Amino acid sequence: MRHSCSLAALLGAALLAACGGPAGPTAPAGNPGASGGAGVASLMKARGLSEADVTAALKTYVPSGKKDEYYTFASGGHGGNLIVIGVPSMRILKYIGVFTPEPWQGYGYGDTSSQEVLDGGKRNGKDMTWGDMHHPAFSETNGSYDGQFIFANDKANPRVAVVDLKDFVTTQIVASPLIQSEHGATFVTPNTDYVIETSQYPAPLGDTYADVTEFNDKYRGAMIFHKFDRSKGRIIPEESWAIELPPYMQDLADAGKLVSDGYAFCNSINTERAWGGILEGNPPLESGSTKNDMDYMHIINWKAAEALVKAGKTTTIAGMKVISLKTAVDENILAFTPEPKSPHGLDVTPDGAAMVVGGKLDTHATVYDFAKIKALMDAKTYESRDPYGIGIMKFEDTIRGQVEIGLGPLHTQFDDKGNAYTSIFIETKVAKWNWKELKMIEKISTNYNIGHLVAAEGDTVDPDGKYLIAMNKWALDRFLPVGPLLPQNFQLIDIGGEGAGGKMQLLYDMPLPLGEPHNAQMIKADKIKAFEVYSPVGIDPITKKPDPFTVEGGKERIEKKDGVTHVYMTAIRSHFTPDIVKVKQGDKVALHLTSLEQAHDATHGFTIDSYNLHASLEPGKHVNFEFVADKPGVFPLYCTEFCSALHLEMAGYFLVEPK
Ligand code: K7E
Ligand code: CUA
Repeated sequence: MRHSCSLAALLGAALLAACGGPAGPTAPAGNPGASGGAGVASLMKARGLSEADVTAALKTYVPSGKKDEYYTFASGGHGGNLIVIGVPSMRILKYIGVFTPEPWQGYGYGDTSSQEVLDGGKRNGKDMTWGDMHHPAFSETNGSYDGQFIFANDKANPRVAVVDLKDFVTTQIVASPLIQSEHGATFVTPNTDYVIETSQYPAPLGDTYADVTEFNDKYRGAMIFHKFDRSKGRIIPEESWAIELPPYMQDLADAGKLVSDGYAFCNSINTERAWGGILEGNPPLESGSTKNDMDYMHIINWKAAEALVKAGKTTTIAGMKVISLKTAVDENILAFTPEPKSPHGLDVTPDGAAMVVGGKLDTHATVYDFAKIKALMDAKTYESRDPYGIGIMKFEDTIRGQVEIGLGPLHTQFDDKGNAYTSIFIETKVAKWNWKELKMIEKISTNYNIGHLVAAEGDTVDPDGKYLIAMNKWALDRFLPVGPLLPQNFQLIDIGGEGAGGKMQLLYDMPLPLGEPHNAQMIKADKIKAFEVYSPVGIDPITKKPDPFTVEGGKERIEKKDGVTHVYMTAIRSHFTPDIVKVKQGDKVALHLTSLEQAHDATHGFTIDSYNLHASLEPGKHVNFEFVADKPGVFPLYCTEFCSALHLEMAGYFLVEPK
């Protein structure tokens, strides 16, 4: 009975009685806890649960009807979507179609608005039907999450997306032909003036050709500053610009904040400029790119760069204003400081005064001092220059110090008590250390091969602490076997200091079964103010405005105009009006469909069988389909959401008379 005795602290006074202790003044009359306590003890025994297990369960359990304290938005990796998760329950709340079509939401299944968004993400005129999403980033106001938007990147088919958190809908995808791959994206400046996207694998800028043997001269990287207009909720490509970078592999980036606002920082690897060529007798990229002891942190004075853009000191490549490498050097807006072997994560501390870098082949977290870097850059005190003339500071003069934290440090998050949490890939642990005192505190094992980690608001000017999620690449023995392709493993860790001895405690394992979800962001739930319904009826979710083709109840009709059959249709429990649509083979059809519902969660769906059309019709939503009735026949149309007792009867016919 010892277990249930200690557990009593968590379960409350009622349980004390179960251990024979005093019930205390707060014990309810009749003491129902007595049987509850014995029940918990026997449940623990029957299920083989330890006290730590039960503590973890109590910390994560969210009873039916109660809500989570945080949202986590995780990258859906190869799925190209976002996964919305409640914390601490780790319940999945939503998938958001971003770079790839999403059938449930009818995102990319025939309605013209969502298709237009996806079309923004075409590369070379080709549909990109997968993504390699890495880093979602919330919009910020003064360096804090404001709950309005989330951005995300696609490493493979370089694109950035804007998701509006009023309805969790992707409203824009921007694909710049300037670069051919990216990684240091998306990161926002403290007031979301810019969304940063940095190339990874160098290539000739602007989608042109040069042989790989011309790597040093013709291949380049770039950091793009996508201008974001908060009032429009859109990136404004005409006001976006970029800085040309040398052909190193730029890696993760972060924007400065508070004292370092106006600067951006970016890691690089492969400053050796290896480009592979194993059959050509070169070393493989992995060894060619790791010869040097140091790579370079890129320090970019983006406010000064922005002034250069405004002064017209740019060239235009693939429609984008670009500050050339030469201008960047001449104007001293770009400088380097060395970084330990194969740096990966770069994270600015909450006060903006330091940058933490983890070297994948190193054992340290290196803490750089922004004030020192700025002073050296302002005075142009460079120890040497790289082959492109970029000034390189003296490493020792730019750091506060290094902390030995373990083998293979990657990414760092922060809490509200001056602690940093760094993922240690090779050791497969999270290291907790104090970034002000440069002191190691403790480590916790993860299962297995941790990549990113996310703490509550852990990359803002005011982190919350409390929870951390380790995003592990391997799951091995954690879940039921599902063949050789295993899910990845999100592990929720209590960093609130309430575990035994104030230590981190592993709370929960959550399999993530649809891609390698690199990074996530965690936001306080009450910061997101989402619509309950679209109101008034007829809203286009992409513009958030009434659609010009909104159909009023009672004004449903079929009209032929300029060779197009316009069907003005409404949906309300439990019928579509009109429910019979007759056209001739080869007719162009424009189907305008408004949900007249205003009841919370009264969702319909719409399809015409075998035409590969699908829409989700949330209350008040409007969609437009445009298609050619090329296949003659009789096609049932019906509602695809079980919306009411007469859902199955919410149906009709689309009749295509043969020519
Ligand atoms: Cu470390 Cu793309 Cu952020 Cu993955 S990257 S882990
Ligand atoms: Cu409407 Cu089912």
